[in-house]
Amino acid sequence: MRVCITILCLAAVCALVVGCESPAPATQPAKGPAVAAAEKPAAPAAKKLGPYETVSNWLDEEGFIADWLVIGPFPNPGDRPDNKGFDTDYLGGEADYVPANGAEVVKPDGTKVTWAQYKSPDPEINFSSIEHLGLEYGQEDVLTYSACWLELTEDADVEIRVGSDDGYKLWIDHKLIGSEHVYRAAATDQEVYPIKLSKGMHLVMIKVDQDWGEYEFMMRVVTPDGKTVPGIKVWN
Ligand SMILES: [Ca+2]
Ligand SMILES: [Ca+2]
Repeated sequence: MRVCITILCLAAVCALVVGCESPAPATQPAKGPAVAAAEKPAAPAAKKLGPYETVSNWLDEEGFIADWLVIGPFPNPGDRPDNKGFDTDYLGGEADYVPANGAEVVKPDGTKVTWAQYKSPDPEINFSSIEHLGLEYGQEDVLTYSACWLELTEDADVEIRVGSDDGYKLWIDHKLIGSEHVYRAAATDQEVYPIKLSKGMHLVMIKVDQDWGEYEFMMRVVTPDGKTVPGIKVWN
């Protein structure tokens, strides 16, 4: 009888342990490689923000992303054509990084900056308008990261279209798909990246650098003929 009770108890414990192994929490919209995730400090209990609609601009161009998590400023010393921040990894592994609202990053000078949400009133994301960055208009030699998740209701061929001032690196689902170390004024659709996105969540992260003058970017996600992707939502 005692043996039976012991076995029953063991079975109950096993059931509890198995039962506790639930899937990834719903607050984790995208997942990096397991190793990278384990090395990251636990993100604050960030509530997933969204869903948000993409927006149109005054020319009826569709699909601009206006809701972003943004962090910075980081240093971008030097002058065109070789500001040094562009190839400096300030996230301890840019490609593997998983941003979170409220998560902190320590800068090289030991001070901290925090990921925080910004809702742009315009398709352009003008960094000098983002209060938590604390940038002056025209501030020189700085750099920021911006991120969001795109949720698709079904598999789709889309185009990620980017305009930037100045240059940028772009990662989709931890893969570098664009790197433009340029100095220019931003315009709509300066680069177009055709990409197949599956149903579900996809992490978008862009690092935009600044030498001087205006400092902004715009990004839209559209069908190959430039229309809104049906059912697409933005999360932070
Ligand atoms: Ca400079
Ligand atoms: Ca500039």
